[in-house]
Amino acid sequence: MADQTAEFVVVANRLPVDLERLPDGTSRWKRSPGGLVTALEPMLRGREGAWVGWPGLADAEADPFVEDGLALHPVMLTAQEVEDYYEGFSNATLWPLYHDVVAPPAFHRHWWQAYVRVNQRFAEAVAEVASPGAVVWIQDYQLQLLPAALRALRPDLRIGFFLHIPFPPVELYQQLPWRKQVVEGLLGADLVGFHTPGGVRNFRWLATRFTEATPGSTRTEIKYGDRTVRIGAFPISIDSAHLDGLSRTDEVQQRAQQIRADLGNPERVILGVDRLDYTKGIDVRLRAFEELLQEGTADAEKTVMIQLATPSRERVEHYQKMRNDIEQSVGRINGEYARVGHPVLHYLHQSLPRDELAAFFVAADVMLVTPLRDGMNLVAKEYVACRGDLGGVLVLSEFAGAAIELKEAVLVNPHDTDGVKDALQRALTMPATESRKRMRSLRRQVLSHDVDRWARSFLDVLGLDTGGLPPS
Ligand code: GDG
Repeated sequence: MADQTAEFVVVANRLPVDLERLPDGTSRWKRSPGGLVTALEPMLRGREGAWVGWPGLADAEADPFVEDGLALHPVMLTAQEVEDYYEGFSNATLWPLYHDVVAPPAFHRHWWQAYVRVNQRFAEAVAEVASPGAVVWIQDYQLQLLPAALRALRPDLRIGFFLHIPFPPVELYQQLPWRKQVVEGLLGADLVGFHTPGGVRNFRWLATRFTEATPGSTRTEIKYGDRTVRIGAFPISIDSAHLDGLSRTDEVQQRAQQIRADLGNPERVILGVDRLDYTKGIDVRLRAFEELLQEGTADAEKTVMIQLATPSRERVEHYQKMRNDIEQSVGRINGEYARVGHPVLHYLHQSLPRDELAAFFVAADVMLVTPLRDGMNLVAKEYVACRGDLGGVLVLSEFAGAAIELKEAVLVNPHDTDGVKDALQRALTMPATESRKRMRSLRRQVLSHDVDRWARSFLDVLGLDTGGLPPS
């Protein structure tokens, strides 16, 4: 079937499977299930769908293949392209630029050239895979030139694009030397989706400022040449029902109790869960916790914090520096406030299995989510989905897209250390009547707006018949 074309094609930088090199030089496939594939798989399998992406291994070769009814089409990258297109332009230029320049973006022409070349390669791969008139859904910032490149090859396709990270305001975006080309790339789509209305506004303003585009008849349309490009906010979510069910299993409940027992059954457990990324504000929450301990507002005998930090982008320079800074803070805080056998701060630089993660969510009294800027932040929604007992308090940055929907969280400005301290203290001492009420309302939102609903709402506007929206 991999030789046939598909009527629905998902394109992302990564395939939902990884190609791994074995010690003997051969390679094998390994599944890497993420939220996106879980949401899209039923729709892909149901209509002979295909997924186009890089399998995560440089300087390798791989043929298309079919797994469980889903055609997988690898796009291969050289080690140099991984360095320039992926680690360079995607993660050291666009990532910091789109996250409010919380770290300085680097602009290098050879990175840009690799980005253009790789986007063109993706366009050629998709053009071969898509059947006449097919629907193509492109994901995220690594592939912003793809909509226009693909349209040039295949004007018959219906093309959607979704950006998983914030779209920045013009004052920041205009730093990009290739700003016009990137916006023109996105305007190749029929529908461009963002997490928030703010992203939609920024894009509409930029498109009309840096290209020939003009405002459409409504705020969700842009006129570009003889076409109308639709734009809109589609806040992504999680597989809420699955996580809710998983968190209620005996295994996860018992494991959560075990985690608390291993911590010495403290009165309060504070949790942070993030990819180790400088946008996530891990330093912000460590500082707030440290100052509360310093002032004696939090008691090291009764309160324990856990920070789970999944390894990420370890070859990019900013990430190496940030990791050193965070690990130094962890050492300093424990040096000052721990007792032998009783660290006050537990730090794991590891990726944990999904059910183990759910157990940590169940075990935590306070979930601290303090990004300086975040497209959505799924961890905040996952915590809520895991709290069927209505326990726990979510402290959430106003700068996460999730703050728009999760209004009953304790919202904080991560740039305001005193504000984060107050919010943490408030969460640690919140009466159960208030915290349960808040959690009930948060759960209503998260359980009724899941990732399936997100995908359907986008694809319905794009014109793929998904069988209608589920009732909310
Ligand atoms: C980008 C945008 C947007 C984390 N540690 C472990 C683990 N995780 C999982 C979490 C969650 C996912 O990784 C992280 O998602 P986030 O949304 O929090 O953040 P990004 O990775 O930055 O994602 C973001 C998202 O795209 C979707 O559009 O929300 O704003 O930046 O699902 O649970 N999973 C496992 N072990 C870990 O140790 N199994």
